[in-house]
Amino acid sequence: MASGSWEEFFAVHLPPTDFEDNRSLLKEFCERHDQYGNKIVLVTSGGTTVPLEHNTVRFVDNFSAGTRGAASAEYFLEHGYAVIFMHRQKSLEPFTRNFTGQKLFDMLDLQDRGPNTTITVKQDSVFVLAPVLQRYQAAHAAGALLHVAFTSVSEYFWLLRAACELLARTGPRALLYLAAAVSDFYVPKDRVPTHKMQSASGPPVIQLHLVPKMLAPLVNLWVPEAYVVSFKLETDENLLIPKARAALEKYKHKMVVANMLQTRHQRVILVTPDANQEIVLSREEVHAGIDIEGVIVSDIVRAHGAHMGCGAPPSCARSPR
Ligand code: 9Z3
Repeated sequence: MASGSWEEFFAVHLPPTDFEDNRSLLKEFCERHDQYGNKIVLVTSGGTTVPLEHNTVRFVDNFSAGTRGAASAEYFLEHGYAVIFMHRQKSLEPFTRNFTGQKLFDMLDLQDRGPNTTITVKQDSVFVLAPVLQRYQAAHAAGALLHVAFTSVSEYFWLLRAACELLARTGPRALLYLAAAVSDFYVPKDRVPTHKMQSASGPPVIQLHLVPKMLAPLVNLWVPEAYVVSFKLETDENLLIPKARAALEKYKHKMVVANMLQTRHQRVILVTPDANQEIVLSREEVHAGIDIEGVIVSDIVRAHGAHMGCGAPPSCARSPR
């Protein structure tokens, strides 16, 4: 089924209920950092859902946990960026991503003394927790990290457009790092039933439609001066570079980070008009817990610095946050 236009998509799909609240937060954040001439990065992270009912019980989802986006947000903060972390509700977040599941509880000791009970961090865990907690507290004290959350693909697009339009004023200091796994398919609003589908009605036939490509208006209209990095995910290696290069030629943005589902946390290729630059972590680096995002972000920060006409970021910012 052919995709409609992006204008049609926004005309048909109403903004999410918390849209104005999020828009105000984004506006305040962008204006505050613009005052100081800070660089601002929009990091999108996690997967979008495709609701199958308006009162949503079931939805189509994808694999993304938000590992890439959450880790990258931390590295952008280290490079002095103000970070808008636009993420799937309940996906991984910067800093806390390091202590998921039972990891945090395993670091704690409980001294049960009735009303004087205390909880302490185990001595051998202090060295693990303290540096992360320090960076978390520094980012929040500086007001350098804003979280906004989406769930469905239409919530994602509403937030994306709002963030881009507000970042237009940031000019070339804005960087877009579009790492979210956004569904290519959806069920248009008028084809989605209001209530939970009933098994008594027999097996449902669900036809997915193509989502309009938002990268075109994003690059040309919403945030034309920004340094835009998109991501391309494939499972067939033969398609990876040709499709990344085709996207770059079609949308004329600055870079595509190409990655394979199976190896995405050890290997990526930064595809720009002039080159393919492969980044690979060695087995030792993976075992040592090195994040590939640290390398990706350093390279992108350097390229963004050149785009701004300043060879040595992050000293481009005129004032500390
Ligand atoms: C990516 O390719 C990201 O690197 C991953 C990160 C989603 C693979 P995780 O969240 O995974 O760390 O588990 N993101 C973009 C994927 C995508 O949907 N790209 C579209 C495409 O390939 C175009 S924007 O067609």
